[in-house]
Amino acid sequence: MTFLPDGRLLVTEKEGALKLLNLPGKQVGDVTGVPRVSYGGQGGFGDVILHPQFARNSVVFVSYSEPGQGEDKGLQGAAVARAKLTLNDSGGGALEDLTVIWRQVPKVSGRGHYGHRLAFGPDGKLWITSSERQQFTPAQDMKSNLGKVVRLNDDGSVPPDNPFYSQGGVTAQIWSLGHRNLLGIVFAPDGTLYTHEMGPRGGDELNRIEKGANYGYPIVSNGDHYDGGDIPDHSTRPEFKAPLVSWTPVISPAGFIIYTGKMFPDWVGSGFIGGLSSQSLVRVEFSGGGAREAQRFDMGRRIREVEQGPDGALWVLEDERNMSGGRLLRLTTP
Ligand SMILES: [Ca+2]
Ligand SMILES: [Ca+2]
Repeated sequence: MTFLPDGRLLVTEKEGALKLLNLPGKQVGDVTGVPRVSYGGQGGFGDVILHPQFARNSVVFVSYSEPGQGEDKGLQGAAVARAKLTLNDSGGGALEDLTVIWRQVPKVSGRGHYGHRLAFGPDGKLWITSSERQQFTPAQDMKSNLGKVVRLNDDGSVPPDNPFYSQGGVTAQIWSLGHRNLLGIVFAPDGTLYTHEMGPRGGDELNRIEKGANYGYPIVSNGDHYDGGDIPDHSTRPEFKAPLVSWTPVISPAGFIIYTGKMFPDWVGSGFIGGLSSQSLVRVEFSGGGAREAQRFDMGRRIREVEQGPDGALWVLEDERNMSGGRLLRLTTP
């Protein structure tokens, strides 16, 4: 989900719908013109964000699981499309001039670990988390953009100051590598980039992302394989960037903001991360180049996404797998 400048909220639904919520009126409108998504497993509609100049150009970006065609028939991969959002007078709108500007390479079978969370940086570039599709080794393969953090211009072209730009192809898109399943990306007010990712059995990570760095998956992880196979811990291979925070047992992180609002002054600068299996909202404090979990709120439901509202309230989205379907919750001071 993402807030529009007018305080309305765009929310993607996994099966392929884009909703426009008028929060004071509790009205829900439809945005038409969304791409066809490959729904199933972890795949479907993903993120929605605004262009930094949205107020002038009405441009939005959406991510989703794209069905393969031709020789890729039966395969899936994440895709990111750019479109113009037009709003109508009846509480809805449409995506127009939808253009796919990025795709995971290669498309693979299976329906897990797409990632495809989006953010714009203070550099005006589009940042994409591209998870490893449960294929493990592509995270270290520079001919694939799976298991990477990707940096692009707002039209999908590649900025010349990317670390592997001179190698061309999808390699040029790569900012950092060795990632697993990333469902959160955020820039701190000072411009530092943080992501989190789900570890395998144990070893969820919060990482500070540095240009050209290798975060080690699947060579190292503080977790281990689900089949019981050992993965050496980060401490054994210092050449790979180690996480700032490592969670075992896992929290299953999803959604990520750094709080800047007025409603909770004690939490300005804290990170807030939703928890799926942990059914929680986790608050993280950053200091001295490190980070630590400072607080965990038991939500009793799988939390998929976190945003800060215009008045500083915290908004969280529950997961579709909750018994009664997902709810949107507003968290405020008493
Ligand atoms: Ca969001
Ligand atoms: Ca391990």
